[in-house]
Amino acid sequence: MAWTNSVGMIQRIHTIDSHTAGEPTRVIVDGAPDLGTGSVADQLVRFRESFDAVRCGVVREPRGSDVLVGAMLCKPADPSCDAGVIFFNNVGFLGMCGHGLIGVVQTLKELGRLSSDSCLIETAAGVVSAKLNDDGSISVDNVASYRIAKDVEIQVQGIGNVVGDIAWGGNWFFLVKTPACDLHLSRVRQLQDHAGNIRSHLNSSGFPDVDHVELFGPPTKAGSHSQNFVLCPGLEYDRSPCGTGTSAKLACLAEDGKLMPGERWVQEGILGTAFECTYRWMDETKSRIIPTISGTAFITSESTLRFDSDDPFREGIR
Ligand code: PYC
Repeated sequence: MAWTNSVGMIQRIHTIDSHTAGEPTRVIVDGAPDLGTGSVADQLVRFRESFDAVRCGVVREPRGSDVLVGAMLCKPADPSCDAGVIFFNNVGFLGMCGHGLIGVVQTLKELGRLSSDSCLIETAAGVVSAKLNDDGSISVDNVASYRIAKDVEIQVQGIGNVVGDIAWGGNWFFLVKTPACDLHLSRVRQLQDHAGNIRSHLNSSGFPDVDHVELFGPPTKAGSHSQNFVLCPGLEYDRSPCGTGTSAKLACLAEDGKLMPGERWVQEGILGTAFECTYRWMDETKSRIIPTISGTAFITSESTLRFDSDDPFREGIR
């Protein structure tokens, strides 16, 4: 369906919402604008240029919230793929999204659109594979992940000396090593401010593409290896341990020789929910890893969003 501005018109978009380890995903399953053909990366550019109002209307208030990650199903260019997906949020688009991919696969399963217990999905950051496990969890083999800078030191006003690594896990992350932070749900506002200050400083000092900041603390549960707090691009924080952030973490651990291929890593998020992970080297150069991230998603709603051309907030509250 085309997205029109005709007066007196109501357009409808059908969505399925889920959460993965607490972090919500809203999948557009019907009524989305036609983005034409080409790779998912090309379709994302068309989405951004011509239909940004749809992104805003679907995920922003009053139909959504700043926490929501949107996912639009689209045609994959790669013929081996079962589906294509474009991820977006309240401020823009995401190359890949780990918790979101788990939510998308759970949604495709619910819709009966998977022909077996494994599938290939084309994202703007590359093709990822997913597998439905017997216990209801879903494992995602993410895009190749790697670190580009180790022990980057910056002076942040109000914090002081901050040291961290910069790594790609499908999105760009600054993984803070020091100073240590007290990660507790009761402190999320302070953590958002703290991570936000770090990001602002990084962005203005030569790293404009780093839009996620990841803080770490000791695990709170037996069997976990670490807890994180992830600031997302739009100032909201990830309720899950963040699939792409955990992939970036695994890339750092692998390069430092602190985690071996096939060795299990359990990453807790700020809610205490966890992703179980392993990795393999992408090739013999051992410069990039393929992370496997496992988590569970639950469907929370099936809805028809209505966009009335007379509604002043048809395109969300900006
Ligand atoms: O799970 O990769 C992720 C993610 C990115 C932003 C929110 N969640």
